[in-house]
Amino acid sequence: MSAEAHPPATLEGWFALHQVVRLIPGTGAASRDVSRALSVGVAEIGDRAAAGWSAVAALTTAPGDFLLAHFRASFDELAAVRAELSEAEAFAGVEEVFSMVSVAEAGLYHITAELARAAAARGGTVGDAAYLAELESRREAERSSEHVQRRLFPQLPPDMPYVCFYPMSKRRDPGQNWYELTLDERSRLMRSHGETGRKYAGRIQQVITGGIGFSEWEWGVTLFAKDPLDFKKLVTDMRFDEVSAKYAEFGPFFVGKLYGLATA
Ligand code: 76R
Repeated sequence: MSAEAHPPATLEGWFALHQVVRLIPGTGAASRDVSRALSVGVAEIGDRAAAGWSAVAALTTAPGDFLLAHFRASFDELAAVRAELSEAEAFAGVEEVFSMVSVAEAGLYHITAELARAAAARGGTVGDAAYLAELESRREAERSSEHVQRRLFPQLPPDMPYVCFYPMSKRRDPGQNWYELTLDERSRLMRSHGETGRKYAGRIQQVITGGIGFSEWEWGVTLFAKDPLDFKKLVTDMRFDEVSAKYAEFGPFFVGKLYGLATA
């Protein structure tokens, strides 16, 4: 791994499971009954979580009828949630058409890039003892900040009932490969991304979950809004923001409205 292109340090929080399910055609399951059963079943599961929450949204377009999102403290708890739900009566009339496991993540681009520059300036290297000691203390400071806590342990915003979920990856084409950029360059691009996003403060809440190693997609993007039109506006602005314009690859979009929620 070259010193230039090393990954950013990350902090991780709750694990996430996103499930898109649809009514099984021909089973005669009335959508109203299934949605009631699903919200009750998911609420019960959410209520039993020691930490985290589960929520259900009614999706507005095919191929799914419902989006289920579960946040839990451990990978094992998510597996248990999925297993339990698949057996539950609430699931009798539905089948999963998409699912993704990921973990709430904060990428420390700025700090990692700064420490790499400091290591080079003192004639050291990324990953040497001085680098690791400084990284550890910076990570701890970040982890305890309220801002990062909100990213790692995201809460459902009570006044934002609309939800938009999509998986995405960063491009790895010859000559246009995110993973070959220097960390300084990725840090610069992510700063600009954050500035674009912050124009939507108070209107959109984003939850970024990392899927590398868990999923064919690298990130899950879960957006909550008061007004669904803000999804279109923000995602359009992001398309023109340099990092998305050059490096973003998108999966399917799932959009709808939350109607059942359970927090622990
Ligand atoms: O300042 C900060 O702490 C947060 C800055 C920030 C990071 C690090 C941020 C801000 N995002 C970050 C990371 Mn985001 N985000 C997306 C999408 O549709 C698209 O083009 C992309 C999908 C949207 C709409 C969005 C919105 N963000 C990430 C990452 C991880 C990348 C990595 O680590 O390499 C992805 C994949 C991603 C994608 N982003 C914001 C927003 C919004 C609204 C903000 C500002 C609000 C906030 O600070 O929470």
